[in-house]
Amino acid sequence: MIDNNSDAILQLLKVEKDARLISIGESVLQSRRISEDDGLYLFEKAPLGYLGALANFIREKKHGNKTYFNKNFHIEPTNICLYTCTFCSYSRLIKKREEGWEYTLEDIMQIVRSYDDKPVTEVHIVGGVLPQYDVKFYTTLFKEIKAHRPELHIKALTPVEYHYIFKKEKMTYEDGMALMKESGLDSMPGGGAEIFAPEIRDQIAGGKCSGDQWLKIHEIWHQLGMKSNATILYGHIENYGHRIDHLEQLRKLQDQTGGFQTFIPLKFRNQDNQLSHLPECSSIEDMRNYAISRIYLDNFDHIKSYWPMIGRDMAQLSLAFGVDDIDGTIDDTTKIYSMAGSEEQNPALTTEELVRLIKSVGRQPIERDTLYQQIQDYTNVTFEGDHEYKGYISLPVV
Ligand code: V47
Ligand code: SF4
Repeated sequence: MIDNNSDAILQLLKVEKDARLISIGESVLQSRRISEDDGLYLFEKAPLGYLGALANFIREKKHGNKTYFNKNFHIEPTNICLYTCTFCSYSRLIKKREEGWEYTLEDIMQIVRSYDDKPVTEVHIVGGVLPQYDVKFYTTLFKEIKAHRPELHIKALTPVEYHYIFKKEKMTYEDGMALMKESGLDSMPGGGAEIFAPEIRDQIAGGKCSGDQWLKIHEIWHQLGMKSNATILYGHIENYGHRIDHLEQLRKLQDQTGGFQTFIPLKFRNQDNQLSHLPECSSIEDMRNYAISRIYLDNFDHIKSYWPMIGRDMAQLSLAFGVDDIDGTIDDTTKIYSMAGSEEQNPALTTEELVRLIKSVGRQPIERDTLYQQIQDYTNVTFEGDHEYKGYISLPVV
């Protein structure tokens, strides 16, 4: 394990010989918040090892070696969308409707029922935006899911869908979100955030809700006492200033509401979309981005790497760069990433595989529910044919 002693870490950081990096490091080690300028300086100047040491310090202070995962499944009601986000490989324009899918309420309930005998705790529902998926559709769906399986946590839709359906209904965000809560919505996933800065958002987000509207809907949801996640889509046409601005806006809102649970950096993937000409950023940049997110968002409890997108190896590596959660899923049905060129074309991991993946990098696997309540600690659970994990090295059991 990496030593969590701040003096030792400070000595390590001094290898850098950059006075500003040393001073930022001291702030972090003394739990002082860093400024936007400091954040930008980290993006521009900080080497990977420096960022890893600091981010891991925070991660271990908050969670020790605990690494969270959950058992969930995804439902994507449609991949046809009115919007035209340039990074999206998943949606089919309305004029190519025949190439996509449009599930009815009954189709979706059939998927929900197909998990009846599986130990999942969450259903994650998100997809394209189409007129038939309106307030009535979603409130009926949430109620039907709750009637069928009351303990299944519904994490569904983003401000992109909510803004659209409330506007169509001439309903305020306040009334709309209160109605969703009443209908059974338990939490909101972090999607649709992309990059808040209008000069970038206007170029990539295809006319969907603005950054301010995204933040407002989360704020209202938090004021109802509810939780949500946040994301950033990075590595396309934005610059480091835009990334820090995005983190700053989230940190500010979190100071006010405390309603965000986890931050999920999403790496732009370039297959089959209008931004395919852009190169994808390197794995080193991904790790730097996780680490800076961990350092900057001092008021977020969790940083998640989404393994179906970055692959299992990189998800393991991210656990040394501030990440404490690798999502989960025993039988993933999401297509958002496989269609965009992610590492995992058919992302599904059994609990055993997920547990081994975490243990083999010296961490402690904890199954959680959506609200981060512990369901099971797998540290001392062994599976047939298991290897014995000694720190970072896995040895065959003799
Ligand atoms: O908002 C779309 C992203 C998001 C691409 O809250 C792309 O637990 C990379 O938000 N390359 C939706 N990313 C997924 C999402 C999410 C995923 C896992 C867990 C949670 C959570 C939330 O996917 C979209 C967009 O930012 N996305 N296309 C692409 N080509
Ligand atoms: Fe539609 Fe979402 Fe794709 Fe944008 S990212 S085109 S809103 S499905």
